Amino acid sequence: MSEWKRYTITAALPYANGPVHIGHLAGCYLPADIYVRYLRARRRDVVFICGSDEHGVPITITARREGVTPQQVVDKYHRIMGDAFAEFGISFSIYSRTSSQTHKETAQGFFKKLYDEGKFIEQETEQYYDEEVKQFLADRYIQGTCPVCGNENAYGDQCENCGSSLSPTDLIHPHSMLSGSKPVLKKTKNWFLPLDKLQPQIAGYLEQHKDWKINVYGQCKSWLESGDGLQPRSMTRDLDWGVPVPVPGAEGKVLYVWFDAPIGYISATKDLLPHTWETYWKDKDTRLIHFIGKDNIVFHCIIFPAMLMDHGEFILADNVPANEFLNLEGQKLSTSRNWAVWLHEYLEEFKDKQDELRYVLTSIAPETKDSEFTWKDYQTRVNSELVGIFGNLVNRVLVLTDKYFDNQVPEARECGELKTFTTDQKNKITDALENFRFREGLSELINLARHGNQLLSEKEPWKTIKDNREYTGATLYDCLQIIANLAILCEPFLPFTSKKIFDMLNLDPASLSWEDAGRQDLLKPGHKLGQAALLYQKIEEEQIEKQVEKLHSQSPQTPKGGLNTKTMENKEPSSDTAPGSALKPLSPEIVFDDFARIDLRAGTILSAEKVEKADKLLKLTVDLGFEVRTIVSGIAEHFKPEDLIGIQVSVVANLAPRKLRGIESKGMILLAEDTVGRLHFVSPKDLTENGSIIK
Ligand code: B3M
Ligand code: ZN
Repeated sequence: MSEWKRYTITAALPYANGPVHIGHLAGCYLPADIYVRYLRARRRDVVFICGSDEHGVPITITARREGVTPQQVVDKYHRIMGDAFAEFGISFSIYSRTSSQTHKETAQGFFKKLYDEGKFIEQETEQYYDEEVKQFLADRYIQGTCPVCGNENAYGDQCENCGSSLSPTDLIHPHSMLSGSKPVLKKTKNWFLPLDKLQPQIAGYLEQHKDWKINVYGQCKSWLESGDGLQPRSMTRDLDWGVPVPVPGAEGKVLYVWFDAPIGYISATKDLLPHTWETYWKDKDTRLIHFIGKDNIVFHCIIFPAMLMDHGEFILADNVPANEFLNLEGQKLSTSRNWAVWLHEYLEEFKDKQDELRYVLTSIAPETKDSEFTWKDYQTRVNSELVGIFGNLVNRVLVLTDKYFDNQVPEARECGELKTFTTDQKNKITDALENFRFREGLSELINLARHGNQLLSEKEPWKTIKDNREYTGATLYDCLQIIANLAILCEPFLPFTSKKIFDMLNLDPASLSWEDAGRQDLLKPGHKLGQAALLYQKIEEEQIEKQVEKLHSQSPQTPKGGLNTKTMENKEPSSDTAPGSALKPLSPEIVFDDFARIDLRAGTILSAEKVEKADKLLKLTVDLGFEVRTIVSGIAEHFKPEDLIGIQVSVVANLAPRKLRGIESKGMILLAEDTVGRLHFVSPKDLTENGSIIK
């Protein structure tokens, strides 16, 4: 198949500033894990490297927002993220972190070597500086209007709306994220990697990899070919959080996070294999593959390779199978808006259903274009494919074998046709995995299970048992072999399922490898099977509804958890606002623009009624002057509907509509919650015209 002696597989180091959600899993960690598990099943020598990215502005911004130190942020999230990956079976060889000592030394050593060899350009440039907080404003500390698309919230390094990569000085109307003030330009010295000089080498490298995914190759090409091509890029920052720049005259400066983070792959490998790590990074027979999301392409395909070329001792990535983005219920996933399905929360509702999520996320993986997760689709796929096809086959065959053959594998019949079919499926799955087409591989896996079900329906062992025991036994023998093959072939995708099947078949997973798949004698006649158990359970309508509601109610379009001002969506008092608790601390500061986006209006409640089968919800009609709206609100336990008629309230009027219990709700009503948990309307003191602006 291939000449590679060993594999170094990396998955992007996630910033340790928030928990892991389904977008992370689908975009990067799941495909990487599937690929690595497949390589291991082929008994290849592979290290699977990941860890937390603990430096950079994303961390310091989170620390400011949460009112804690950057170290506290990374300590908290490093653990949460590591646990979530482990729970979902993401089988890293190591989950390291970039605040480790090994990393500091490795990153500094790398920088120092380039510095000593004169590879950097040392240059004074004018950078934005916030005079109020006396700090240079790197990357995401600065926001302004994107010169390309006009998005008013573009960052100093990138516009998330149009994807353009920017410099802070490109922004129109820049303002500091720290104080909101207009920054001034101030001179400072930094060290630049002359990417312009390296352009021919990078172009040559790309030319050798025309086989990369079109989205990846295309993005790199446009970087090289747009404008004047590659430009020198600063590898240091004026910041106080990160790896200190290890050269004279660099006090108060740290390595640029995109310089140190990819080196994190190397330092993690050192921690994993202190004596042999070099073969995984320096031997040309090692195949290096980076799994990432599309926003990281330029760093892994251009900047990191440029650093490695300049250094001279390292191999370069042979492939970078980057995925596009996953959306959720019609919107972009967003940590800040809490529009996400968090892994740790998923497990609270769907205990032991890791493979169900792995399955759905792999079948909709954004491999070639953005894709979409909806709870309805999750339910359909689990119920019709996992329960209806895969689980159904395994269950029926094991139950019938127990019933008719005392739970022992019956005698075989010669069946070349089935062997050919199974081998074909194995080859299709193998080919798909080799080429990073995980969706296709999974669908061929299900086709194999589907074939087993067809065999059962055609041969009807429950009928033939009456007068042809031998024939019945042969049918079940064939189906059992399919199941054993499924146990091997599903392992990369559905490791928990695979283990369960091996247990049910009373087989040792370690005794079989990928090469054994296709065989029709994985289970010998007379072999005693284990205990049958259901592989999957149906997902009920209510479970899905609950998730959709939760998603909408947790996504605050207004400041979340403020000074006990609750909105209609907060249906249940959370533990930290429980009756009897003291006033909550003030939320982190926002800039005026954050507030100005909320359109608050006065409105009068015209009618109120209970929502059927929902204890907490009231359906209100509210007169906003310019229109009468329906607003569904979670206050049924606090107010009697008849008491609400005629009350004037404050309404968040420009909130995107959403459905609660099938009713479209357009807007939210502001409430104050006191320390004993009572709710009070936040109303204009004197009756005012409906529709009046509240500011
Ligand atoms: N932490 C970006 C991200 O989390 C960055 C990846 C580093 S990979 C070396 O999206
Ligand atoms: Zn833009």
